[in-house]
Amino acid sequence: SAPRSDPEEPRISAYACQRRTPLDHLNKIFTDASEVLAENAEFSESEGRGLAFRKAGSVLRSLPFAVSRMEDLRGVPCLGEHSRKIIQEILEDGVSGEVEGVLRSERYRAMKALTGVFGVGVKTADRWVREGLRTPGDLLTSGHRLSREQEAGVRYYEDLNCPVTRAEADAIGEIVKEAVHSILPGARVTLTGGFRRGKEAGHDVDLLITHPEEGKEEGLLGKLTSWLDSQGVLLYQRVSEGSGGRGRESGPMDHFHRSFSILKLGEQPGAPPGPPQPGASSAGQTQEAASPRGQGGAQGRGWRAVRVDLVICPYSQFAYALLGWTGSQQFERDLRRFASQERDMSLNSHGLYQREQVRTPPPPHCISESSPPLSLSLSLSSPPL
Ligand code: TTP
Ligand code: MN
Ligand code: MN
Ligand code: MN
Repeated sequence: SAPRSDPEEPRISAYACQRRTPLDHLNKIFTDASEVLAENAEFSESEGRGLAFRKAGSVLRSLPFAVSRMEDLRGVPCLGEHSRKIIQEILEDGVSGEVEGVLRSERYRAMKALTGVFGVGVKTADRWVREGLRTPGDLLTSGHRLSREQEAGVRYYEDLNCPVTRAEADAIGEIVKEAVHSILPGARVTLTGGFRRGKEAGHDVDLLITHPEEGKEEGLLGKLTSWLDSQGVLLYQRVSEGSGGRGRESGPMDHFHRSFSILKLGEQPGAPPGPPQPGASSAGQTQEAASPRGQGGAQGRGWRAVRVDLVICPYSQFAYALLGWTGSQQFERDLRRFASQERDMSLNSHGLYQREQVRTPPPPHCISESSPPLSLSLSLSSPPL
């Protein structure tokens, strides 16, 4: 193979947003390993170590050649000592002993299973593992008090851990489009997240909703989810009110009106999910259960549960929202880091700002609606993700 250390060859950027990264890449054996090590670090709340393995995975995904010897990695950024050691192990032995050990460990397996429940984060899962729980099934028998979100997570565990296909994502998009258009003609619904990047499968469906007439989108989320609920499609939702993108926006988290929801997708993609069932009017109280023990699942039931993120944004922020919600996580993280470190600017899903300076003037309606003009001198500097 050709030498990679040619000084003529352009250097690989340390920013993911400056690297061309194909969906299908040539170093899956290594990125699978770094994914496991990243997860395992995150499970012990070692964010720094987790991030290092995520960055390593990201740069390996962008390489236009399959790594076959350590010299191939000369000049490749974002690979720390630990990552290089793992790669070397895999090159020599076909597998990494450390990764194999993690995959076998009871703690990793239990954390993986429990954080796989919608609504369960690392802290909660860690507490449960220390109490001896291992699987979502254990949660039911142990009599632990679950949040409404976790209850839905356990009920639909099988479905939510079964990848969403592109066809299913499109079908969900159609259901939401139909609902949105019946409420607010002219509104636009855009599929974002992994599917917008061309992925064939994902863990959820991300939909960004706006209307070309600024302000028309206000109040849409509540009407939309009520409509979906009345059709028997809304199995669960948690609404994040945000400020609708109208308040003070800083930091990496966005402030759009948003619903983390679970929708019911009927048998044939695109087919109506059927009439609302009697007594099934409020989300989260659905009668049918997808058991976490295995006999559940979509097969034979005629429908499946799908995680859906519904995000409403004002048209003036649509470009930034679309950019921010397309991902990947690593691309977004580095795009913000690039803005901050290389351009002294601040980027989030609402806009691009000069740092330490007056905020770019918002559209006129914002001034009358939000806080006094004082907020315009708000410093928008924030640490990168
Ligand atoms: P995800 O849906 O978590 O990820 P994904 O669509 O890339 O992959 P998957 O197939 O597993 O669903 O997030 C999509 C993008 O949305 C992510 O790149 C960043 C953005 N995002 C936010 O802006 N705010 C948030 O709170 C979250 C969770 C994501
Ligand atoms: Mn997604
Ligand atoms: Mn994901
Ligand atoms: Mn999502």
